[in-house]
Amino acid sequence: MQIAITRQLTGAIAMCELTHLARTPINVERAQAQHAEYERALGDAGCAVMRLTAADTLPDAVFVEDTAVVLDEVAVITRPGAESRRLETTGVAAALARFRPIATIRAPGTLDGGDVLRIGKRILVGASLRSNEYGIEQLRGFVEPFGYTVESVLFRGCLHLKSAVTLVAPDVALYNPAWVQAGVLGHVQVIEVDPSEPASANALLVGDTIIFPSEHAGTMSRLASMGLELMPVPASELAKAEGGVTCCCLLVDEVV
Ligand code: CIR
Repeated sequence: MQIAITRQLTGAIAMCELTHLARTPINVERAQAQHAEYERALGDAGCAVMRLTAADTLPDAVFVEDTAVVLDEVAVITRPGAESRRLETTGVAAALARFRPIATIRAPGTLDGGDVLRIGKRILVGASLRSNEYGIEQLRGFVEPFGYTVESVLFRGCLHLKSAVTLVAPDVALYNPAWVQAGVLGHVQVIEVDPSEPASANALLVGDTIIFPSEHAGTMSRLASMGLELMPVPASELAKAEGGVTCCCLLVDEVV
């Protein structure tokens, strides 16, 4: 069984980091309800959900994806690019240590899990405001011994690489061509987002199921018309904090 590590959403989210969006009020009750639906969807998709608590001093803690890169062989604890997020890693590292050997990105390296897209044994890392060359190099050192390659990828217009592209099947990528070039993705099949929904490339693939923000109807119908299995969840409040569906969990596969 796959474990999905999530983290409590608190009222502190009002103080979240913002890069590309202007601050608009987040309805905390609605955000918590949407987060609960998301956790339910993870359960329906076959995950055992493990929710970590979060202190009020960690506004972005719900975006647990950024704190680690979990592979079958190792969990790499990141050093998030935003200073306000660095303390988030402590609780996550403690949780992941139950399942994987741990490696840790050190200063001056920075890395956000949202920049890390794994396609089989290829790991693409967005060179972003959050993930620097030292962080990418340290990640390479940790994972190359296990047969992974690490490539630094340029993108623009959004916070993380996975805001611009994610996998919707093991060899099919959903992407926004205005933010990242298909060429960097290699030989996978590509689907473009609906141009009227630029922020809709962030999909969470759990087994054969795609957990997807219900607000992006145009891109959703593109995916559905390809016969892909969708599980829509409301994600409008987290979008105001520049979060999407991959950001709110860390998937830990059972290693057999
Ligand atoms: C931040 O700026 O760090 C948060 N407000 C949003 C992080 C979203 N995480 C992700 O896309 N992986």
